[in-house]
Amino acid sequence: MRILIYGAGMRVEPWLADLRAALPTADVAEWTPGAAPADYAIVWAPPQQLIDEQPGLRAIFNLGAGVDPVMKLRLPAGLPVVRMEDAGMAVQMAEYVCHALIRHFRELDGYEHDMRARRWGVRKPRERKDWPVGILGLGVLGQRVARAVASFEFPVRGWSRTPRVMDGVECFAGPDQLDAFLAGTRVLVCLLPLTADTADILNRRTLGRLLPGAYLINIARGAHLVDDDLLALLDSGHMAGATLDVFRTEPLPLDHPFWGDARITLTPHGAARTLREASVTQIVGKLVALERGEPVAGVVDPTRGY
Ligand code: NDP
Ligand code: OXD
Repeated sequence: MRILIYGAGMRVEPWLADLRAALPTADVAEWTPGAAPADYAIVWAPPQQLIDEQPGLRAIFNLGAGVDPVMKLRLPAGLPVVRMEDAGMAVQMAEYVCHALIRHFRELDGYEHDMRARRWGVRKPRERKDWPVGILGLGVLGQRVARAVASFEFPVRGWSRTPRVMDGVECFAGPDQLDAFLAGTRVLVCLLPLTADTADILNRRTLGRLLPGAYLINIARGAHLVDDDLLALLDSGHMAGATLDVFRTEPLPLDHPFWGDARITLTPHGAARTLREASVTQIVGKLVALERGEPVAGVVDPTRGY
């Protein structure tokens, strides 16, 4: 069995070493143009050339939960694309969202500012009932985040494509229920995959439906957000702030207005890192199952795009 690995912007050597250790009888190599034919490819943001040069692939494993960089390529019909499911990312997302939420809700930036100015004074307590948290996307990561947020006793609601039932989470589904979901949300968390249906979903109309003083946490993809619409809603006072981990262009261009905007907290697409050990274990388990002809979870449905 021959396996190729390619990761845009990644150092592949440690991945090669771990995969070779886990699959000692396999021929595991880094993909470079003209590489010999392989059975499987393990990739992050591969070029079209890799797909075109490897017509014998039996499956592609995506080194991340979001498959948009693969699904935008021309793929042979029927080629399974297998995405990463959790593999240590869900708890990181839960940490990230709870941190951003609590930092804003408890006015911790304000306290930090006060303390630096040697100003002593507590602020009025806020009521959680006034801060319902809505999560766009109740998949592997969204559900973990919903549980974490609920443990801090915030009202939690979630929106998915197909109807879901989750203890302690008010669930909404489909385009028809999006407005009702938004109208009762103050802190909006985006954990959707990027597809034709979800691109630009965070825009003036949708964000404008949130409760006044809304706060956005986007940890999914930059192309979910219409940047100028967020800035306009911050300027109008309808939105109080945002924490953004993902951007239309990454790294965020140095002249982008998000830089230096005190209302926006930025992080460099690191809300949940792909962890090598857990990822290799998951990929190898699925690869061995596929070789045995067994079904595996996390295979992308090309009609849905995720
Ligand atoms: P899942 O596929 O498990 O979950 C996706 C969720 O989105 C599902 O609940 C799905 O609905 C819902 N959804 C998809 N399309 C629609 C739609 N058109 N309308 C309503 N709901 C929709 O994905 P994960 O939870 O594993 O990952 C989510 C995303 O997080 C990734 O795609 C990636 O973009 C991002 N991510 C970002 C990282 C970062 O560091 N910033 C790291 C890892 C992931 P249903 O339940 O009905 O299928
Ligand atoms: C992912 C990511 O999709 O890192 O896993 O963004």
